[in-house]
Amino acid sequence: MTDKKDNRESYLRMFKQMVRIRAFEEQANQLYLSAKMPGLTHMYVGQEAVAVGICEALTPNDKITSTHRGHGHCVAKGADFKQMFCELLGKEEGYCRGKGGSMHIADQANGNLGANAIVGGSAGIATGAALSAKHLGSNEVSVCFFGDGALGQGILYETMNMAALWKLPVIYACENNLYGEYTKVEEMAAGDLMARAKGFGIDSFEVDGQDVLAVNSLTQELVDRARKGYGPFLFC
Ligand SMILES: Cc1ncc(C[n+]2csc(CCOP(=O)(O)OP(=O)(O)O)c2C)c(N)n1
Ligand SMILES: [Mg+2]
Repeated sequence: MTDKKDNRESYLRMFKQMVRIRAFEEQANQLYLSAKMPGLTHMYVGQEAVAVGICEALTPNDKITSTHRGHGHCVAKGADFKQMFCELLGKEEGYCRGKGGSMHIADQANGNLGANAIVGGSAGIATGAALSAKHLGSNEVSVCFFGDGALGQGILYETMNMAALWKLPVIYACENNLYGEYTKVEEMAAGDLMARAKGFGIDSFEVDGQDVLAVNSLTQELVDRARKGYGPFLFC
């Protein structure tokens, strides 16, 4: 009985968060198209189920690192719309006092260590956060969001190697939307994507990023295992 009620609340929260991300992005796009927003922005529309399914399985203390397409991760981890919009518009009230903009929003209070304009750049930060959690015994997990475009970046493999050797509580979450800018994934990433993690002895899983419940239940399972010291993991 309690379980069913808890599930209903969780399903409703995930639905609301996905709708909130879509609403945020539609407004952000309007600001961008009407040239009110300085700089560039990348929409998270269509990927909502990934950020929401993952963040629903995390506590506020668990950490995430994000990408150049980071508004969805930020909202899913609990950020406040007003501070986000202020950041996009370069206002002092923004998360980074308006100095970062769309691709540099960080929300430390909710465990979001920041968006990152460097493709693959956040792998080092997420792995470092997991190393810190392990040393401090905080029981926190970190999730590294990255796109398929980062599959050719060296830092991903350097950090996976360390994470596997030191059994760090980090989950590498590849948001494979089949393109890195205008290039198809098969034209930029050789071989089997999952085999990359297997080479380091890291368990890897494939999940449908359009299915919020599937993403959530896989993340819950991996977070639980990572907290018990069985990390790292990768999913695509
Ligand atoms: C190290 C680095 N190289 C190149 C770029 C330019 N760049 C910005 S976004 C992007 C494509 C990223 O593709 P992907 O990781 O699949 O993310 P998506 O845009 O598909 O969400 C590239 C190459 C960059 N920001 N950083
Ligand atoms: Mg991509």
